[in-house]
Amino acid sequence: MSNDDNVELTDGFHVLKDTLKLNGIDTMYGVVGIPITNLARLWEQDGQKFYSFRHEQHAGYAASIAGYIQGDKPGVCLTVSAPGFLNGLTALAHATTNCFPMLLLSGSSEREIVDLMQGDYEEMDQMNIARPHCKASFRINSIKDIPIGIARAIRTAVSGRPGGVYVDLPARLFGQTLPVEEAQKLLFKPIDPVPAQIPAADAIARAADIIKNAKRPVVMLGKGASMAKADAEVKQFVEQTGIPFLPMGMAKGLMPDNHPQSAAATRAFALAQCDVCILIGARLNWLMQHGKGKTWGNELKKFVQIDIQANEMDSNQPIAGPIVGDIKSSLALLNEALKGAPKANAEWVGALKEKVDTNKGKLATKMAAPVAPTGMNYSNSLGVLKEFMLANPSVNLVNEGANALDNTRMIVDMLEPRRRLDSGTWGVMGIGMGYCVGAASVTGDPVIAVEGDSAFGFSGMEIETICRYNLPVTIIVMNNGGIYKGNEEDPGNGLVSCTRLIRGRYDQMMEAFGGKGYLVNTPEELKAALEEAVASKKPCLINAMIDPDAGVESGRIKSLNIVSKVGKK
Ligand code: OXT
Ligand code: ADP
Ligand code: MG
Repeated sequence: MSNDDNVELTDGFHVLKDTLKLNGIDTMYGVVGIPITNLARLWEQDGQKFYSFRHEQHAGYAASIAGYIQGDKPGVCLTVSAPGFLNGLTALAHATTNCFPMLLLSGSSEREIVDLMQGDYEEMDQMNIARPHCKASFRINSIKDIPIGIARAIRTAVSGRPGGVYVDLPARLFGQTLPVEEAQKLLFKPIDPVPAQIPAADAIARAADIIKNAKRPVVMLGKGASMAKADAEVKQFVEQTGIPFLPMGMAKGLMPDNHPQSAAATRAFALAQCDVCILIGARLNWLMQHGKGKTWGNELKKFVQIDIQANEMDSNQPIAGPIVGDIKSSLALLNEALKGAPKANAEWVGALKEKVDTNKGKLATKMAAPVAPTGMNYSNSLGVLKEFMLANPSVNLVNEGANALDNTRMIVDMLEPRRRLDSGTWGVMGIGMGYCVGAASVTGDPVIAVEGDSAFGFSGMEIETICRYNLPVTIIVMNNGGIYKGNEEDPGNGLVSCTRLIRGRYDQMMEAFGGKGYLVNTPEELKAALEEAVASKKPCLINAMIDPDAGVESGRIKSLNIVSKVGKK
């Protein structure tokens, strides 16, 4: 294309594509339609990857988990305007809540019509609606601002505490033109978008002092530490100090679960009895009972906390040793400061070890229990996966549900960092198939998804996406026919109980799209199916029939479930 003076022109589509590429973005997840179809086409024709989903929420979840696994580069989701944007917004809010770097790019309608509310096609003030749900919300109105707008979005998403960023792309932007030469001069890549953030020396000295004087210390590893890719520094800190460690769900594998210092199997005892807890990339939020109450032995512990976000300190409890900085730099300095310090108190380490061994023994007994005539339960089925993951540690494990989530977290050991991808900070259902696509596309490694049957339903249609791209994903549906349990009696109003689901043939759904389906009733059948499915490197779904009576209401977070006492004696 050229203008009347024969000057070669480019347009918004091309400048946006070139800017994203220059910034190292090679993959987008989304759903096409007006006005972004031709952007996605151009992207594909240029040799970049576009994973086209059935619903934007799942494309957004794929982008969010891609951001988590990459750490220094956001995952990118592309949607159409209004409804497509809103579908993607849930995932953007999820990324922000979980501190994952992600961009949501959405086409939008004409500003002058939207602003006067004159009823444009898919009219919505998207930029302002997105703003409370992400770190920043931008609109790019001029082709000349595309490089700077994208640079701002990327830097915001990945620097400091990572999170979601929204970028509004009015349809007209794509058609704007500029001489090629001028456009090329505008293109740039931000320098050092994830700068090291070095903590103050006195903060390190203060924390080191608390750690040296601790009698019963524990380390709590969170998914911020996994995302920070400070694997070597974390290992050195844990092994040099000899302090027992506990991982949050997605931090499992940052230190291998079979490491002798793992206290995961005695979480309750460790938290209640410790005197110092060192939080590394983990917040004292609901998942940690806000650092108070029975879980923490009803007393204020001394907390050392490493976090990049200054106001995370004292969010729930006073922090005695705050270290504000990035985890890699902070731990490098802390490791130096603790060189030569005595190892953690042997009596405390021994007490935890004893509890760990006892609890592991108890769990092993439950896992070895014979299968009842009514079907497998969570313990005797998931032992198969435990063995499989030990032998295949480079498989990604996606996990959601209630009992399906809690039991998998408890039973299945992880040996590598950033392999366990779960419901996260919101305890959300629906991340399943999006995470499978995101993890498979970023890592190139196989994915196993352990899904409650309810959880699977939130994103189940995306098995078509998984089959279309022929991804190495094996889904295990833990089919107990319900939310938590599948045996609740009907309420007597002519309808089925609100917790019940059809204990259906999910395996046949997979077959409908050309994948392989398995129906299994015993651990032996599960083992055979799992081995064949993952080895095939093709889309597979194992419908694991679980006793409808297995599981407990709300899983491990029963205490959060409000129960009416009215009318009860
Ligand atoms: O020390 P103690 O004695 O306490 O024991 C602990 C460990 O020491 C021990 N342990 C071990 N023992 C032996 N050996 C080993 N190796 C070992 N490892 C550990 O085991 C226990 C437990 O360990 P853990 O997990 O470390 O400790 P604990 O105390 O559980 O930790 C606390 C938490 C809070 C950190 C942890 O429990 C946690 O991470 N929980 C996450 C909970 C969560 O997020 N749940 C999901 C949400 S539930 C609900 O909201 C659901 N909904 C509603 C809904 C949602 N969520 N989203 C949307 C969009 N719409 C609606 C729905 C619809 S769940 C749900 C569907 C459910 O039905 P499904 O069919 O999908 O699933 P099923 O239940 O399977 O039917
Ligand atoms: P979990 O759910 O595993 O407990 P959270 O999501 O609650 O983890 O906490 C993660 C924390 O990690 C957040 O407070 C976030 O600010 C912090 N964080 C993320 N990346 C880094 C980093 N590179 N350095 C320091 N802190 C980080
Ligand atoms: Mg269920």
